[in-house]
Amino acid sequence: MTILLSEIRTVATKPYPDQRPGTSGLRKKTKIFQQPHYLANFVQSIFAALEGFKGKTLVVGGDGRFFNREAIQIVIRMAAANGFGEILVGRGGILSTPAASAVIRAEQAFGGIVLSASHNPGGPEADFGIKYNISNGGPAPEKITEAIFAHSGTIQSYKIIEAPDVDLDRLGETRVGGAIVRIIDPVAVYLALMESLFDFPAIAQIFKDGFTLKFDAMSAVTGPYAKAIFEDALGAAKGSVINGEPLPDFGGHHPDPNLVHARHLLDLAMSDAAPDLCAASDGDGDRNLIIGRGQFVTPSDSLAIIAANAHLAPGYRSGIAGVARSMPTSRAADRVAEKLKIGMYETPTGWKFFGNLLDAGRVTICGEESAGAGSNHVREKDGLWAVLMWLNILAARKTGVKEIVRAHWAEFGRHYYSRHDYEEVASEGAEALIANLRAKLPGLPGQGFGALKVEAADDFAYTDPVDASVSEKQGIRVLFTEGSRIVYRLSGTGTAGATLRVYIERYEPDPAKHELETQEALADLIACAEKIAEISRYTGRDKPSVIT
Ligand code: G16
Repeated sequence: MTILLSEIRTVATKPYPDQRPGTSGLRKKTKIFQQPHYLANFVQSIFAALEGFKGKTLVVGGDGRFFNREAIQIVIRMAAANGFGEILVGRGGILSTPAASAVIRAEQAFGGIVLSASHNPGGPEADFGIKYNISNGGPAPEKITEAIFAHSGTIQSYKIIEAPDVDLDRLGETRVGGAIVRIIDPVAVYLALMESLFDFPAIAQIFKDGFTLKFDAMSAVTGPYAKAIFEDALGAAKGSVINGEPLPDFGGHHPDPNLVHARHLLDLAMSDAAPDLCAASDGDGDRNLIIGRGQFVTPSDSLAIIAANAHLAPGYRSGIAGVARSMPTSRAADRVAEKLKIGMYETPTGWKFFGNLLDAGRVTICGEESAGAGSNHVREKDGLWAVLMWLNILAARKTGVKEIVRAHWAEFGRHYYSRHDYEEVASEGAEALIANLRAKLPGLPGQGFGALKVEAADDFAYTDPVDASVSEKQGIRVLFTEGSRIVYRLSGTGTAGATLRVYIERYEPDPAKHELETQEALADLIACAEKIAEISRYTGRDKPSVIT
């Protein structure tokens, strides 16, 4: 074992006022994180919010973006100075978010720190982020994130060990102060977990029989995982994984697997050269994109289809206990839960809200409209898990994505669904828009907009059924008498200005009306969304910047 000579130092610092974690940890421009003591202040504030970790294990990893390695060295030295006994770090500083969750659980660690700004671009001019995960492997609940923020507002000093950098690229152990730093294979634990959940021999067989896959790792963290799983373990043709090397700037791309930033996959899937399945994951590996030959699957539909078919995978053979979705996610999964006679939970946006439900065994499968799906195998959403689940379903049902989606709509009805994002608008305007909507809420029920009539309107509040904690102001809902819905909320993950998200949904039970183009099917609701919220007046934009 290498022993690095070291000494604990207490460094004086001053609070930064902007360290309140958002939907998923603290996300800011990289330059903000590079300010003197900025990252160290936040890390010390995390430790201040925790109790009883002396001598325990901390898992550390990130998505490989610019500043990842430097940040990991700081976290290692501070964790050792603050009394952690063991620090597990993915080789090269790499751990996808779901893999970090899997390692925390497998190693029974006290918690973990994940360095990532998820699907946001990386680089000196782009974004960076950090979040803390608790011992169940999931994102810290609001009670902890608020305590972190409270400490960050009064911090006067932090503890760090003065020691040379740990070699992140060599598996093995190094002593730093009183802690052992163990560099681990970032893929091994995760791969073993996936093998325990899915029918690898059946999936390998469809690849042998000529099934074709194109998986875009978007030059982000999933490359090494995807190659090990799809190409090495399952026998997909070499080259099935593209952009498979994690790069600090993601090759200059926006590692968000949606129809804007992964447009090339949609084009491929709609072309004559379409493989059987096109898929992608994001910066830190927790999101997914699923497109079959000629068929994009919306994340909300994907959740519903996974819930209806999960029993085909060995890890879920005995059925699922319940399903949870974030409030803005379409209600397609609700129909499946109803049919299966299992629990259905509607939570605020943010994977952290699923943790209690999963821990309590109330739900097995969770998902969000923001390209997230996952299960009780970890406490994060999991991009590669979703792709494997689809592969397992395809292998078991011996049919194509398109056929599965159409059959699902025919059985349950179709939820036309779209999200319109107005990115990086002025915060004042966005906040005024929401304030105006809140003020309008009591007067909306009964109002008509063309053929649409408002049945109810509210500001979503959630009481956690497990610990009774209450989260208010989680999004404005406008429900129409014929079952359609518009939801408005401000994103909690942006790093510049504000992002208004408008979620639009219409339920269509009639299979004869399932072939409309989504924006067309929603046109009257889209116009109504503008009328109710006066989006162009408040944002200065006459159209969304991203439509998913
Ligand atoms: C994070 C959260 C998700 C959330 C998404 C979008 O995902 O973990 O739960 O749905 O952000 O949140 P918002 O609408 O507030 O921007 P990720 O993939 O960015 O970690």
